[in-house]
Amino acid sequence: MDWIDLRSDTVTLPTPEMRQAMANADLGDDVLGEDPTVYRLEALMAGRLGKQAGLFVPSGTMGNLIAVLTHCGRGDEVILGNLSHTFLYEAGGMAALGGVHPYTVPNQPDGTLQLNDVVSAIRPDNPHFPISRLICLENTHNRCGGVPLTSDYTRQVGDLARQYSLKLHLDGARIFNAAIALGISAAELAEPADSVMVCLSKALCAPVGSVLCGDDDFIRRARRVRKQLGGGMRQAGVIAAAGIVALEKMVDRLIEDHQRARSLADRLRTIPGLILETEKPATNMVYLQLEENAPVDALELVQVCSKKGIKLSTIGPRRMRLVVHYWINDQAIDTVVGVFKQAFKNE
Ligand code: TLP
Repeated sequence: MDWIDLRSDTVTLPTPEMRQAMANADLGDDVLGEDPTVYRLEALMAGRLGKQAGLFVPSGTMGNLIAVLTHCGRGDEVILGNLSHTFLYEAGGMAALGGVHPYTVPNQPDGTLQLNDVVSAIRPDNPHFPISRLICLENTHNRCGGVPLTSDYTRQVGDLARQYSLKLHLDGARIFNAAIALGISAAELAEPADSVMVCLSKALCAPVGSVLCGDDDFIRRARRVRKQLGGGMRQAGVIAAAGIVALEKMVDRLIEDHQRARSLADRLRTIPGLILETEKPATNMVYLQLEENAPVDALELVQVCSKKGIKLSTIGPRRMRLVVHYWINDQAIDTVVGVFKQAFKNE
């Protein structure tokens, strides 16, 4: 069965062009700095983000962790959103492996942190407290509906960070979705940040990998942390090759995913019993809730859909996230809407 998989854009398989590029990639030992394909990907990504250098890493989680461990030492503190991926879904890596203390402030529905909340979280110089060192933002913001943070907002946080001698890290797992949605360059969004992590293996369809970018000195130090974490990969050009295709060929088409997500949301909104969390999804995620008196709950809906070849995941008993990506076409959207209507006895 050809599954319609809406659980995440992490499920995307590489395109035929990526598989070809992987087969033909020039390779070398990247821990010795000799893989030309990895080198090219790192330089390309750094260029797209307006940073001096890049570091190819196995995952977004490792990229964020390397950033935190490069900016912070034991007993330092990171200020980040209570709904951020790094706080919720990265297994507490900063605390477990770095002795770094997370200080969460509430994410607003638009994915931002209020500036006064961030200022209140910055610790005075006093031996009772950890040392505030880093602020983290996430763009697009996954748990806040895939919303993009604007460059204006990011700049304000960057200014604040500098005012207090803190660093700013951007979890830009989906920064290209944000850039496309806002109609600006990823470099503009990344400019105020000292470091940015970007995923190739989400909506851009590469099978593996992320790139962490920053200035030369930051990346030199981050390379050592990557080695400490076991993330030095040898002939990694074989996967970096797919990342190059992802960067060169898959960014501009993200607008199609955003349009399909919007059309999916518009059509699901008409089904009684379903509540869309955002009026118009800005990128590729549709968050929805099932009313108390709906004929199915989220788990039952997963089961009904699974029998019809649709994979969904739940966030809670009545909450779901549907993610649109390259392998979801218009016909798949029609199928999903039809199956939802049946499940909700709407036809
Ligand atoms: N997000 C995954 C799950 O872990 C929730 C998903 O399906 O969306 N930052 C952000 C904003 C992310 O959404 C993710 C993955 C990561 C970092 C981590 O990337 P990986 O999975 O490569 O470690």
